[in-house]
Amino acid sequence: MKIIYYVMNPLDAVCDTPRDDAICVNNLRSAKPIESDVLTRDPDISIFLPFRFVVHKPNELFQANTYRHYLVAFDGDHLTSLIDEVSYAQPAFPLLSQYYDNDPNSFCNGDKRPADCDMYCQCVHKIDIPLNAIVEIVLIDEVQQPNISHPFHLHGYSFHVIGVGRSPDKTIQKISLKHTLDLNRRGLLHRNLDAHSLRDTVAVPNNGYSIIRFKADNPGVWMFHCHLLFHIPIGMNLLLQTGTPEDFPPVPEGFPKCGSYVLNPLDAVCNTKRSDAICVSNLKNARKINEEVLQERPDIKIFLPFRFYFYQLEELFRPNTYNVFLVPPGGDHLISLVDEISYVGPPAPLLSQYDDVDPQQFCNGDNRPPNCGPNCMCTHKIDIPLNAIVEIVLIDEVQQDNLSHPFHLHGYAYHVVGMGRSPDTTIKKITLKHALELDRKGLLNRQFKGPPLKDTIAVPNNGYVILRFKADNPG
Ligand SMILES: [Cu+2]
Repeated sequence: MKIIYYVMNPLDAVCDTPRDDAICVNNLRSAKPIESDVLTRDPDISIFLPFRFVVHKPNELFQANTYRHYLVAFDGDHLTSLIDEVSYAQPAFPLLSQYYDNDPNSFCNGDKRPADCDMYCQCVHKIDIPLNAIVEIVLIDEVQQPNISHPFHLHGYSFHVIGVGRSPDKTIQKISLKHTLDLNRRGLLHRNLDAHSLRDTVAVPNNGYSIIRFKADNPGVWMFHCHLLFHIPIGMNLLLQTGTPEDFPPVPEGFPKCGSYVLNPLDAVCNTKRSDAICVSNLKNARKINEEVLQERPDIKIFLPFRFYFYQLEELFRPNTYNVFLVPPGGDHLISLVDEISYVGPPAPLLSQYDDVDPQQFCNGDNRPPNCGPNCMCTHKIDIPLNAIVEIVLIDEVQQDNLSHPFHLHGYAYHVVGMGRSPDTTIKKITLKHALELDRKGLLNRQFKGPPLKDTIAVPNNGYVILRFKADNPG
């Protein structure tokens, strides 16, 4: 036996002639006999997959309400990746267990590119293959970065590498899909159908191609991706679906379900089941809930509207006044009122020196000091009997677009039992009065089927949230 040292997959990618310095993976032999007809007849399906990078101008990436994936290369370029002109996005629901929960329009591929897709064409790249088809895939490197050979890895199968190389046409500086199709038509794409070793990863030589073959006898949805890990989040992946969901292995009974949802959608439509979003009020508590908290009539019900008060400049900056206010980007001067009161800290700590505080210092919406102006400031305090079941309805009278005030409670976790906007679409702005009326008519959306426990809740702008807790923590 002769032992010779070879370079494996030489950088020049000359793989169609015997040589004594190097060997390409497509010339290795399989130790085992190849049983199927995968190499003895023409493939049923032939898929050409060019892949490349797109270099983005930063202003294409950083647009309002977009969250694009990209990588910053050493030279400072902002890159995403396309395979057959599509950048991969994850499906919204797992394909093996919840195939039909996915919107069929979310799937795409090079032959079925979404109509409005721009340079950053992101969708669930999926190619369907009939069960037991013989599949040939030609990968074409349109990235053409010297010394980078993208290693493509296929899940679910081992494949035969039957061709690796560059264009035999020396006048061609850069390989492309069009040129590769032309080579193939003229019989110039080199294939070697002798018994090949089985692989699950193949490096595509830069500015070249690799050809693989396999028999699609493993039903399912299989990832095919470049294994340079930083090319995965920028989209250098696709899915090969073998067979139909009916061919897939059955989903075990009681298998958990999941999906991609917007949490607390800006439209605050929380009282209907929807497939794009979920509101906190519709989450389910994993633990058993003390049903007492969810009784129909709570012991105490507190409606708390909150809004801003806008100062006129002449109201501020008077001698011997020290008003607290905020100047937002628009230049207004604001304070906030909860139930018409702007909170001030008590002069002494309430847990250790309660009796040092003048009782007149305390106030709330039902006990507003007389002559309290529009910027009524006092120590806003609501008293609750120990162990009472408390319901709080927070009402956003601020109504600033895209601003949902996140209310946080100390001392308790509470159940979020309701959330939304007025069902009366003639009402442009929600108010305390309107919320009370909705409640009286039973139109404030509440759900008592295992509402989740939270300590912070975003009140949708121009909407409301409803909380429940048992006041069993004195303080
Ligand atoms: Cu890559």
